[in-house]
Amino acid sequence: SSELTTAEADWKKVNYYNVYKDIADLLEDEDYDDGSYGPVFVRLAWHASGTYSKKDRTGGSTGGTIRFHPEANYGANAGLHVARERLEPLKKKYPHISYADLYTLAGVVAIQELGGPVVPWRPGRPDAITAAAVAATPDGRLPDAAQGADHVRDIFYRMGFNDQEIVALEGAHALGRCHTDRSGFDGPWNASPTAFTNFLFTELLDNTWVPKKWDGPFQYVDKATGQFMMLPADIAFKTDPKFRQYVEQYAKDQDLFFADFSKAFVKLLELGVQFPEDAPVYQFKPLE
Ligand code: DDH
Repeated sequence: SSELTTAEADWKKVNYYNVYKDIADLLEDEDYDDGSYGPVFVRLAWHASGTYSKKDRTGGSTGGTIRFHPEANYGANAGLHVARERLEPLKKKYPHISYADLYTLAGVVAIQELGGPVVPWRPGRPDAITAAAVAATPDGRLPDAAQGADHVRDIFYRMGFNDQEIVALEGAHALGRCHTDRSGFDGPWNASPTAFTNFLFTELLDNTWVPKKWDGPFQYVDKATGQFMMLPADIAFKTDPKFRQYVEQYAKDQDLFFADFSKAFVKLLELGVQFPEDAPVYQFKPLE
């Protein structure tokens, strides 16, 4: 109902080019992780959106519900308060932007500014302004890293993705790292975690992945150096023949990966969203 959501026309009052620039200015910080908030912004955009179920059309980025308890505190979302807090000053500066738009746009800015493809983006997602305004999206809708291909398919088919799109999306693991105090897993997937590349696929194929010897959750490290990691769910992309055919294509052809990733990421960020009819599609130019 209207009192529980932001005013419908508010999205028109925002200059999204300025928001893009201001998000880009928040990316770099030499004291944080590998020097960029980009990876955790991408993860926030994905977790805000990836709760969608096409069966009952619940979940997705609409409402900006990831900022409310209980969703904010689901295990899968551990650590994402870091991204939300980093973005909060922009909500103050641009009060008419919805959180749902801000969080998804932050993912787009991060991908583009870290060297990835242009990702067309539309504004106009309404926010729930209180937690009570929305039925909480149930826990367990995001993938469990300890599981394999069947589980990954269950999760992404529920959102309406096919195998090719799933593989393309997984390529986001070129970015960032696992944190023992968030997911329990440890380490980056490759040596350039602040650059958007097709390295998830090249690393998957080029390395021998062996179980990490430690007390933490079961995961893999590369046999040669032990510096890079794969989740059990990532390894499924190498062992499952249908997933693997796309892994091989994307490892060989970064342009193909970029084009397919962009399309799949747009779809992810728009799952279940009913945009205003007059909402334009922005194709922001990466900054110099
Ligand atoms: Fe992911 N991801 N993800 N992921 N993800 C983690 C980090 C990041 C899974 C598990 C984890 C996608 C798919 C999957 C990013 C983007 C995307 C971490 C570590 C786990 C665990 C969190 C931490 O400890 O900080 C699993 C399982 C899947 C799966 O598909 C089976 C997708 C589709 C995306 C996307 O963006 C399209 C990014 C970026 C990170 C790095 C975050 C950071 O802070 O760095």
